Amino acid sequence: TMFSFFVEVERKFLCNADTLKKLEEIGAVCVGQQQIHDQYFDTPEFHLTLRDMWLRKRKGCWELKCPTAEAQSGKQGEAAASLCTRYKEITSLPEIHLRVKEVIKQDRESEADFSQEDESWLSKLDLVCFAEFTTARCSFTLKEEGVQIDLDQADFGYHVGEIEVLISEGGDEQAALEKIRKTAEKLGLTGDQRVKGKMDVYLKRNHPEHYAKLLSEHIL
Ligand code: V4E
Repeated sequence: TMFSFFVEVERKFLCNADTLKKLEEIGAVCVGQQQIHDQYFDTPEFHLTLRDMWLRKRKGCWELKCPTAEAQSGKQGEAAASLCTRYKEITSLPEIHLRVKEVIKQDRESEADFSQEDESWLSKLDLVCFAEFTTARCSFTLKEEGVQIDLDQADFGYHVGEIEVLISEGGDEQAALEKIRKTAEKLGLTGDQRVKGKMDVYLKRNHPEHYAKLLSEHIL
């Protein structure tokens, strides 16, 4: 592709009353708090999410999270690594258009003019908002490790933490996994089961049929 992007490697964890204290103890520095309003889009048939592609509008910008080549080929490695997810984060709108069109492959795509600034591409591709929520996020960094830790509180009542490392395309994924593993250890995270993300909880409540399908396809 002619565009470059980042890969976000992350591990989710359950927050509890001790999480903040623990973050302080390990030297994590709060780098900001924000309200994040997300709107997720897909076709009514869920073409994108059934391919593990997550198109969203956040702070007025479009973002597409999609699987990396390794994730698609099912490569996983050791158990600790399987607690982590890795997704490409695409923020270039032309690149997002290309990838979304490629997946949806609709006949009418040839008629569409995607160079427009307006949002007619959404209706041309029949994309509708299927999830919308706001998250209160506190972000922390572990400077020496290049790790960011986010504590998220979604407005529908779900609390979740994330340890994340951004690498550039083709960057050192093993090093990222190692940083996440070390951070998890410092935080005393012992559980070895995957923690649900905000979207899991949201879809389970609001789109139970689609949620069940994503589970059965091993996307969630
Ligand atoms: C990739 C993905 C979804 C899109 C939302 O991603 P997530 O990291 O959960 O949200 P958020 O708000 O923390 O985004 P950030 O600010 O970090 O970019 S929804 C479901 N997925 C797939 C997925 C998965 N299969 N397993 C886990 C643990 N997470 C996400």
